Amino acid sequence: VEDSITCPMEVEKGLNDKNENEEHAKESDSDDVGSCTLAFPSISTADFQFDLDRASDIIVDTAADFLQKFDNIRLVLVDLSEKSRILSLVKEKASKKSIDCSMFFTFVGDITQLHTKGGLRCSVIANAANWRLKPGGGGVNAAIFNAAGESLHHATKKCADALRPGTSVVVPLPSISPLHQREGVTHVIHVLGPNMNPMRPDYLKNDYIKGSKILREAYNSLFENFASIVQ
Ligand code: AR6
Repeated sequence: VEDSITCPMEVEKGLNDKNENEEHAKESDSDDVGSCTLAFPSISTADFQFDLDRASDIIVDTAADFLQKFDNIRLVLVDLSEKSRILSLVKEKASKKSIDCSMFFTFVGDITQLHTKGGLRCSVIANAANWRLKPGGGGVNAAIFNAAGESLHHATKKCADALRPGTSVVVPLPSISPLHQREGVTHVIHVLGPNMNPMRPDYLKNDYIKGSKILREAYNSLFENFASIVQ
């Protein structure tokens, strides 16, 4: 982005996440930017055990490439804890690349309660899904299916039966879903990332050449699907 700006204050002072959260929440309420905001978790880095350093490079690269193609779009990487290592890595690498921090930033919170608990409006959220697109399991998949209720399950079935690693699918969230009503989420994008956990399907046996390619494809697919919703 030609006119990209960094946020030197944040970098220098190392503002804590709470304050950063509040700043972004304010911006989000004053402008009606929620409708072009995607909140996404770090795909594959918890249950699927993908290396955090490699994942953070891929997140920052794919987000930067994507933001060069679009204006008026925001990408928000979310994780539950202030101590999240993936959030710190991404924050550090994004500031080194001088990515505009009003268009891409990290946020601490539960992705299913961003508006009500965090004051951040995001109409589209991503899910780190499993290949069958099944509710439950653990992590963010369980949280999103629980918060969205049965209607997400039905809506998902109408869109796809399964996902290949590196791909994603957009599911419009019915207005009866509590996640739609309470949080203003209109779409969930399920994403399947590469798996480095021997106990899960499509185990890549630490092949990071394949794994990194798949993670890149997963984020590109997620961002392109997001663009197709908001453009
Ligand atoms: N809000 C925000 N971020 C969250 C939340 C939440 N409620 N819950 C977890 N995270 P994971 P994966 C973060 O394990 O590695 C599932 O069982 C978490 O801290 O959910 O892609 C599926 O069914 C981490 O940074 O996804 C698959 O089988 C990120 O979300 C498998 O896990 C992703 O962690 C997918 O594994």
